[in-house]
This record gives sequence, structure tokens and C-alpha cells, in this order.
Amino acid sequence: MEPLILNLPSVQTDSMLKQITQKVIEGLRLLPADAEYLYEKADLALLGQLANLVNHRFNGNYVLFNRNFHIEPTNLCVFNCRFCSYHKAAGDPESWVMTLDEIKKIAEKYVNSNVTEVHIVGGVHPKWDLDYYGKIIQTVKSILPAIHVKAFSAIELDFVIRKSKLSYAEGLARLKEYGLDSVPGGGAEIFNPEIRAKICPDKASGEAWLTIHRAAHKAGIQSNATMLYGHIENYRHRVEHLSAIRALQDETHGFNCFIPLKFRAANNPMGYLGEVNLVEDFRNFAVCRIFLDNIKHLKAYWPMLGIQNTQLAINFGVDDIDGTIDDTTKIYSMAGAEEQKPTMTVGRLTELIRNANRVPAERDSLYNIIKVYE
Ligand code: V47
Repeated sequence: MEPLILNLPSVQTDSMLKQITQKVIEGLRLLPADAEYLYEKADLALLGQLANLVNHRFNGNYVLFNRNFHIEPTNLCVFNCRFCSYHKAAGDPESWVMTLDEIKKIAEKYVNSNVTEVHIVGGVHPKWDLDYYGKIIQTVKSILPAIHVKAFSAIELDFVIRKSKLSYAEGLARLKEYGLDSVPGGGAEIFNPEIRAKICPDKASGEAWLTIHRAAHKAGIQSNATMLYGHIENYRHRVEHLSAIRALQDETHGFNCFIPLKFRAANNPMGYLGEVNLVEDFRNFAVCRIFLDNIKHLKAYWPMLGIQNTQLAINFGVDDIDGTIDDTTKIYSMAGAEEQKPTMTVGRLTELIRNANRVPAERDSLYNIIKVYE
């Protein structure tokens, strides 16, 4: 008997959709043109079913979360990304620069807690150098020796490593000695140079982002990948971006998860564009899940998407909803996200997952399951 997905009306009436559906059922790799076709033509019901199929092969019924907090050492930044609501000029009442002592005090709040990860990311401070980034990591680990430090986007890394006149490999090795454990996915935006020239003209290129992540993977440092969508890019740009990430993963196997980040429009120069709707968010999660056949996890970042929307995204290929956060990040609240003080208890995270009819599982930062909440 034919799988039920093949009986969906859209599949019955569109031979290209039928072929793509058949490929996904058989576990065959999609071409970029297939992904573009899914973006253009597939309805939400089909995308949801295909994304669920792919996700279930990778992750069964588990939906993962972790216990984490962020440190955002500064929002001063040498770059001027037009989508950013976070960057402020020195002297602006909304700007901040943390001292190492302030960073130490934040870490001290988590002594004797069950937190397993700190995510450290911020603006690119004009004066900081590689050793200062190292000292930030060292300060946190002096208080929380067992914590996993996921720190510094490829943009921060590119800037400080080039400033130190080291190669990426040497710079990353130095940070690893200071205690860097993995690299978050920020700064990828959309790799296409023309789009990048319009939305973040002065920062590191897509090529540089990929080169840093390649160097990290080769140095044994795993990382995440992101895509900023829902602004001036089109589906072809998204598929080019996903293809570059899929190709690098074929080469290194160093990406733990992929995180689509929805452009949020408040308080930034691109705000006039508005935001895409929820259907587009779910369609995008699904196509990413279906196309990225070599990245095991797909994350919906709840401070960006909102809590209820994150719960719904579980039906579109998402198996990871990030963590407890503890009201320690401002990137999305400053860009207009619903959660102005993002924090979730483990009880709330597990309830959200159970109510989506999935099995909650706490993970560590490298995606080992620590505890299943049956
Ligand atoms: O690179 C900035 C995005 C990213 C806006 O690796 C915006 O686990 C939407 O990468 N609207 C930084 N997006 C955050 C990031 C991230 C977040 C959560 C988890 C992980 C991980 C990584 O945030 C930036 C940019 O793409 N961003 N401003 C905005 N107005």
C-alpha cells in the first residue's frame, strides 16, 4: 500500500511534489531545486508530514531542552547590521560593557544550580582582544568549572583572531586552552553577498563564517548553524544558504543543530519590512528539516519565536527548544519578541513538550541525553 502522504491532494495533482515526496519517503537526498519547489509550492500539511517523517528518523519522539543561561558582555559593536536592535553607541543609556568582575558575579549566581551551559555572545567591542575573550571564559570557569562554554559567534571570532594576527586554527586553539567548548551559530544571517551587502554591509562574509566553522570543527570544537530569514531574501537565497551548510556538514560533521532565526522588526532600521507570518515560519522550519539530511537537530529558539509558537513548531520538524535561559538575553526582547523577560522552568519546558505529545528529554550541549522525563 502507498504511504498516506502520497494520497494528499497536492501530491496527487502535482507530479514534481509527488517525486519530491517519494524521495523523502525513500530517504534520498533532495536537490536545491527540490527545496526551492517545496518553498514555492508545497502546502503546510505536506511539509509538516514530511518534516515529521525526517525528524522521527533522527530523533524518535524525543524533544530536547537544556538548562542554560546567557552572558552578553557588551552591546557596543564595531559593525552596523541593519536588522540589529541590540547594538548601541558608547554613551547611549541602553549600552553596556561588563567588567570581568561583573561577569564573575553572574556566574556566581549559578553555583549549586543544575545549569549545564553558558552561552556567551555579544557585540564586537572595538578594544577587546583574543586574550580578553579568553579571560571571559576563564572567569566563568573559575566559578563554574564543570560548565560547558558555548561562546562567541563567528563574527566575534573573525574580528579578534584577525586582530591578534593568528590564523583561525591558532586563535581557536588559544581559546580552547582558555576553556572554549563549542561555538554558537550566530552571524550566519544569509550568506548571499548581495543580500549581505544590504543587511549587514560591514561584517564578515558568508565565506568567512563558513571558514571559521570549518576551522572550529577541525580543531574538535563543535558548533551550531543559523539562518536569519523573513527580511529581503528570497527562497533561492535560503536554499543557497542551506546548501552551503549541508556541504560543510558533509565535510566535517561538526554541526550539532540548525536554528532558523525569524527576523523581528522592532527597533531596527529594517523594521519597515514587518515580519513574516507564522505559516511562513512553520513552512521554513519544515523545509530546513527536510533538506538538511545530515544535521540531526533542528532548534526552535523560544525567546525568538514565542513559547506557544515553539510548541506548535514541534509539528514541523523541530526536536530541540533550547533551554531555561533565566532572563539573561536581550537580543530578542530588544527586537520586539513577545517574551520580554525570557525564562522557563524545567517543569514548564517538560509540560510544553508533553502537551505536544512528545517525550521531554534534557540534553547536554553536545546533545547527549541526560534525563528522559517519561
Ligand atoms: O546572528 C539579531 C540574529 C543572531 C535580530 O547557537 C536577529 O544555540 C531576528 O545566533 N531579528 C544571534 N534575529 C543569536 C544566535 C543564537 C540564538 C540562540 C541560540 C543559538 C545557538 C544562537 O540573532 C544574529 C542574528 O542572526 N538577530 N537581530 C532581529 N532583529
